[in-house]
Amino acid sequence: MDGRHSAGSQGSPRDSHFAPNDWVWSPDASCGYRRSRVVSVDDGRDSLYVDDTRGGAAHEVRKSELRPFYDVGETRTFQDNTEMVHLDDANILDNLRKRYAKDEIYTYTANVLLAVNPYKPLPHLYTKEAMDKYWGKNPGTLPPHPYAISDVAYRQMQRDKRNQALVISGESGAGKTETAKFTMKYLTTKSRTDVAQGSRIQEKIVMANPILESFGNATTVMNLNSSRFGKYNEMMFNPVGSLVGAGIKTFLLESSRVVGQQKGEKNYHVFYELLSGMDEDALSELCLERDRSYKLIHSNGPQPAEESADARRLAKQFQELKEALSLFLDEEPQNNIWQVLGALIHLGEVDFVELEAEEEKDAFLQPPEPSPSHCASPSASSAAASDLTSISRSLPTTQSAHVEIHPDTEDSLEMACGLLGLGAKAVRKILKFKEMRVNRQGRISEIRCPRTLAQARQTLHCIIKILYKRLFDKIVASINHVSNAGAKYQENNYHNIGTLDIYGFERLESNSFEQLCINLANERLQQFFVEEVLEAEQRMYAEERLNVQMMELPDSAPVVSGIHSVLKLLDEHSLRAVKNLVREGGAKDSKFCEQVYRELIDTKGQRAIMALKLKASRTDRGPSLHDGFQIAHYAGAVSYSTKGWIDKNNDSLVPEIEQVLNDAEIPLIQEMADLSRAASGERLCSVSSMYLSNLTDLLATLKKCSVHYIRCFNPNQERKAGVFNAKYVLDQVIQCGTVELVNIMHHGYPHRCILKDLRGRFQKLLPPEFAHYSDRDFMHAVMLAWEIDDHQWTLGTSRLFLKAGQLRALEELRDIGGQASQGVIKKIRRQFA
Ligand code: AD9
Ligand code: MG
Repeated sequence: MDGRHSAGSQGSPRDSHFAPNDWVWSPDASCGYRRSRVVSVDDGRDSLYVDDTRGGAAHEVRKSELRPFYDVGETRTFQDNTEMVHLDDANILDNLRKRYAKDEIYTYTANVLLAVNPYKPLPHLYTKEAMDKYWGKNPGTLPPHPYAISDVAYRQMQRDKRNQALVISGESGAGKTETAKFTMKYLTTKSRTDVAQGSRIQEKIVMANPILESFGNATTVMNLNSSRFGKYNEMMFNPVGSLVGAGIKTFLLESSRVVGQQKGEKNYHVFYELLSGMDEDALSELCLERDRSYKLIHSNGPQPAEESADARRLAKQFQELKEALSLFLDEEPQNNIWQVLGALIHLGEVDFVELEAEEEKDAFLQPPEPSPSHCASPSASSAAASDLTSISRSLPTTQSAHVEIHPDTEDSLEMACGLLGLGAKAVRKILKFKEMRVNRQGRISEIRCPRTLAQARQTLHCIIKILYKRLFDKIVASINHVSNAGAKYQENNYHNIGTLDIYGFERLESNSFEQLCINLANERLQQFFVEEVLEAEQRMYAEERLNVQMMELPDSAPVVSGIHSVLKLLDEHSLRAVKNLVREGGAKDSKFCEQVYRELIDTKGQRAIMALKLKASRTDRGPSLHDGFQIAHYAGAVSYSTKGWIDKNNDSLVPEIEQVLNDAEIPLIQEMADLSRAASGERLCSVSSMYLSNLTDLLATLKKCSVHYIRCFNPNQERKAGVFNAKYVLDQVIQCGTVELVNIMHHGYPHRCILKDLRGRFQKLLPPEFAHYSDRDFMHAVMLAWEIDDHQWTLGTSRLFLKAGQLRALEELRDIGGQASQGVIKKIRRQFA
């Protein structure tokens, strides 16, 4: 195990004693844990010998690595992991496996719902009748289900007058988005409708999903419908619990996908839907051909003609997308969307040629033509001219310094500009030249410098990415505008239920800036979980003066602050790169990484920094090679390569491109730019600083909510129904903190109820003569009168704490309406006398 987990935190059976012939779970590289039998015990070495069910030779295992095996048979399972006698990773895994085999994909761990992706439809779980069954029921009385969690959130919102949040986590393909949709469908279907809103608001909430999925989801190697952005969906309710509005916040759309995808992956669904589903006339207005292979979207997969079954599905999805969009946008802005997408496809076709003419460098290195935006005074121009020598020195000399649009792709550029309502001349200019500011003796002037081939392509990609990202944001803003129309947020007796569906922890073969951002979100959510759930649990035991063993909890703070320091350095370097007078090429990433080494890794003795490790020692790689580092996340160590980070972080438009876009004729482009300016407040905002501020807002929102957790698990990487890869699931169970939760619940009590409330509910369980007892004595007497095993409950100062299942037992007793025996009652009376 790498990362910050020690074996002890997985539920080590410190108090377990093993003897020869005992059945145990022993660790196994292929299936996580294997059922084995103890052959002999070597107390001296704190280890023992086991043989496993495969009949191999006995092998030595450390005691701390074994887990007790509790035989309940292959078919008996537990709805709640905390009901098991042994609460550790091996037994949780086995319970999940057995339940999965019976299509019981949901399991509780106290209040946390665990969900294992079935990879097949299980329609009986999500019928209208199923929704009715869960409505208003105590969650312990029905099988675990996202409906039950949603219902609890709804009841708590109304009872406590407090916002609620459902945090859904898990790795890619684990089922987060599907689960989020179930919870939203349940709440929109079951909650009352505000008369003024009619049923339209329900429809809008549900219909926003296919739009977001078309524009924000794509096929990846992990998931055919992978969400490439995080989202927090809020549903607003008025004081009587009627749904009145909704809002969506999105996080970090993966924009690099628009211009290139890894092997086996695709671009965003909407491109394929448009090409398959748009009618011929509309397509020709966009100058697109249905069966042509476009670079942007077919760079990596089969040609469109090869996917005819797929094409029908995509065409249908396009019609559904248009219907859904009609709820939020009029025809003209919708057409603008198709125009932008068409333009992006054409821009993707544009390429460049290099002019092999070193001597031409000087010819192209010239002050720009005076224009209103440059405001270059004659003196500034001459200062600029005298600076050309120094700039020239910084230009690459071994390669050509001048590019032209490839003649074969001129048409594509013209078509794109036509669709966007931009002047092709202006766009051509910014693709070919960079305008740079020169500071000479305090005077700033601008010069124009030819781009290299790589820079021209990068600029083109930058334009495509930004346009797509802004289009996505604009669509989300339109959805919000329409869905919020009826909600009066300012009224503080309105409350909401939010659903967070955010990308899970990622450790790919090659990890970059996006993975660091994604993993930071997970690190902070995990920190939130530890603080708000686990630490709060332990604090409550202390406050209630219960004698419960305290555990050492994982601490994300050093890693979180380490990542923040890395991003701060990245911002400094990114800003320098934007302002920089000279171009550094790829070296700027190395320079940034070098500083990370210098300031964050080389500094000894600080915990936050200790979390960063060198990917390779300097002596191995040579001191000048700085291309990555490693971070020990809660879910394991991840190596990051810093190549391209500065450009990724500066994923906002350079001013001259912004200027050109400002002149676009179609209103959508203007609106997109306005929206972006409003978000960044005119400043040049780095991607990471925007992301950090979104993340901080999200956590502040969550802090004001009662949070409910759903942890999704991916049973296998092949997306196959019925296949439970135990080792793979075990890693996820450990990563998400379920084992710590179970441990705390094991030492503690998952159900805690205020004594006063309980007394009201269970009044009938004792005869009237107990009426004068204090709440605490009354409930104590109830537990004694009904002879509830005293390992199953304990009394705090204001609460009764119960092990899993006991609250349900009490409810059943009350429902039966039984009375405790007279003999027992007499005994209790004596005890309290
Ligand atoms: V990602 O981080 O966005 O790449 P998710 O969101 O965790 O991922 P998603 O919900 O998209 O995964 O689920 C992946 C696929 O699993 C779905 O497209 C379904 O085919 C399948 N799935 C997930 N949950 C269920 C379910 N409860 N019932 C049936 C399911 N199929
Ligand atoms: Mg998803």
